[in-house]
Amino acid sequence: MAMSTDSPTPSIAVASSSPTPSGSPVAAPATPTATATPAPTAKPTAKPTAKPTVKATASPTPKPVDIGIEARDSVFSPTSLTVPAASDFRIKFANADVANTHNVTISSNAGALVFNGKITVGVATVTYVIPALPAGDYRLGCIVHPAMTAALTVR
Ligand SMILES: [Cu+2]
Repeated sequence: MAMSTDSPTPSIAVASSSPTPSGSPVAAPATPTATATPAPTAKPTAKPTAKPTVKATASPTPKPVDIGIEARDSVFSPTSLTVPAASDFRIKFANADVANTHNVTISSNAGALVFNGKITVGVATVTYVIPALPAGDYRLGCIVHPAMTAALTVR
């Protein structure tokens, strides 16, 4: 009997598949050496110092105060007026008497005449501008009719 010895033995081909790179190694590009950038040291502290103080300038000159008074039937109306001290003021005087002449005077309580306004004839209106007066009590009057009076308070 002949023994067949041709049982095929599988040959395992081991494929070494580690590809080896071919070619010369490429020179790596020269990396520039980073130069040290100077780090800023102390930050400038810019603190505002003192705030500018707003200085108040000269106060504007006050407008003259306007008051009004009327003469009717030889009687002043109103009979009491008040103006601020140290301020020019204006009196708008209305003469309502057709046949009478009136004006406005200002006297101190002691009787000293400090203002004597223009006399109006008949129905008319006039505005008197009176310079500032010291504080005090004054009397308004009519130069034509001493009986016409009113009180003026300056304060
Ligand atoms: Cu009068």
